[in-house]
Amino acid sequence: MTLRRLSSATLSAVRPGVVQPGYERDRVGVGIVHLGLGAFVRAHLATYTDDVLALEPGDWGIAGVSLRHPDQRDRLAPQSGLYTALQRDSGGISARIVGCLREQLVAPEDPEAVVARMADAATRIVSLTVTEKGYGHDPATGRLDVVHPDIADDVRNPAAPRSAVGFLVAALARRRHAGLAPFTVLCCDNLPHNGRLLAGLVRDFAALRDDRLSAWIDANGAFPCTMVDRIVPATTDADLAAAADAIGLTDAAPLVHEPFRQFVIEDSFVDGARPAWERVGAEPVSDVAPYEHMKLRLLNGAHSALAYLGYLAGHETIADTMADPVLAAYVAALWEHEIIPVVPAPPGADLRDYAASLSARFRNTAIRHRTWQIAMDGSQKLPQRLLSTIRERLSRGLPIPRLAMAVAAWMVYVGGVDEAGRPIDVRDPLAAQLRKAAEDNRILDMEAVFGTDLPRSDTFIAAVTHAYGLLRAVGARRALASMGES
Ligand code: CS2
Repeated sequence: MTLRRLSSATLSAVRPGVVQPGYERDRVGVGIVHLGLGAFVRAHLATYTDDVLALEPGDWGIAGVSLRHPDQRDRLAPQSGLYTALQRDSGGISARIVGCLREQLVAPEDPEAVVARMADAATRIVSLTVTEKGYGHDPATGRLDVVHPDIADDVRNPAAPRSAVGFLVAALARRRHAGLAPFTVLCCDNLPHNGRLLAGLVRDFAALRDDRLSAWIDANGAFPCTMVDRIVPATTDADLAAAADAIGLTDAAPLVHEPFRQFVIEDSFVDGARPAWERVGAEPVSDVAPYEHMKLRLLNGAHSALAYLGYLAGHETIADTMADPVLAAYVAALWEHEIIPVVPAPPGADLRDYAASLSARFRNTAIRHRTWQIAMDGSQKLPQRLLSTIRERLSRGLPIPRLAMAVAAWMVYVGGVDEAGRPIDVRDPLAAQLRKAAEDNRILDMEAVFGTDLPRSDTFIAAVTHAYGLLRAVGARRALASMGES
């Protein structure tokens, strides 16, 4: 029997037991424009928002914008924006249909439509998940990279932007002109002080256009910081089949996620306008920094370390890597001896418990999160995930053997050849420079990644050089096994 496809018209045919939008979709207007319509936001911000809409009415529908490719729109538009979120762990699988994605736009096809949507008075929030490399900033300094091709283009041609920052400034300028308040800019990427970082980029870009615009944004805008968390691997063909099986209809845009989710938000929104996310588990706080440090350094830091070392050791997924006792012992010691001692715990949190919960989440074999996927864009990820912890330890005169091992594994990885001599498909905006630097043995000089301080630290250079030598000589597993646990 051929299955029909998920859409508004077939929603009533979804299998019983599958959770459906608990509100009338047609009555929900768009209040959020989201830039970067990947799987993460659909499993995170959208599920929180869907849960709020089921509890109370509000015009908090999401218009999702793809900044590059039409694929997501092409999959979602025929489904009226509906899609399946499959939650998976050892306890099994459960499915829900998410309904709050009300529009899909593709920026390169019609940048004006995107600016108009963002500038519409009904839009109160513009949220973003455009990944670390999507901000056009220098990862080491956090400042706008004015020679970044998309940023430079948008400065020359502000009416038809390509970059996220270019869209934000174009739409904010239009709102100012129309006498409207700005929207709140809600950055949901894994960047340090993400709201503040993005505010700085928007300010710098706006100032290139008009100082009065940047002053208006400073005076009236809001860029709350967030800590967002849910493990959501890229969707595979097997996931499409699992979704069809679960809901009894075909779905071209399902996603798979773990049960856990966390959303910590600095509660400063323009006019206080936002969905009541706290009613469904989000945590509004006055200072996100300790939550962010905990998450970026313990979760993402360990993720990146496991991705490079696990990949080199021949493991396909994080769960496979955690099933290898040598790698599991390494990450446990990395948390215990090198990360936890220098990360302050958020109020009421215990970092050992947090690490234990991460260990369980990483071992979830129902989630196939590929080491190769997490290894992507390391030049943009290392500073906030690993190097900030390294800086903290060096400033206290503490040793960094395991952190150095993770950095060294990244160096081997971006060199482009694995331990068996096979090529590695390295995806990184700096891939070409990294490869060249690896050939010339000058990676540690790269200021875009390491800043100006680390290349001058003898302790750092010695630790990473030692780890690199060991990885090259004996491979990842034996190098880690030789480290011991204390
Ligand atoms: C991962 C993150 O791909 C990656 O780099 O470390 O996407 C991670 O799964 C999320 O931040 C979890 O919240």
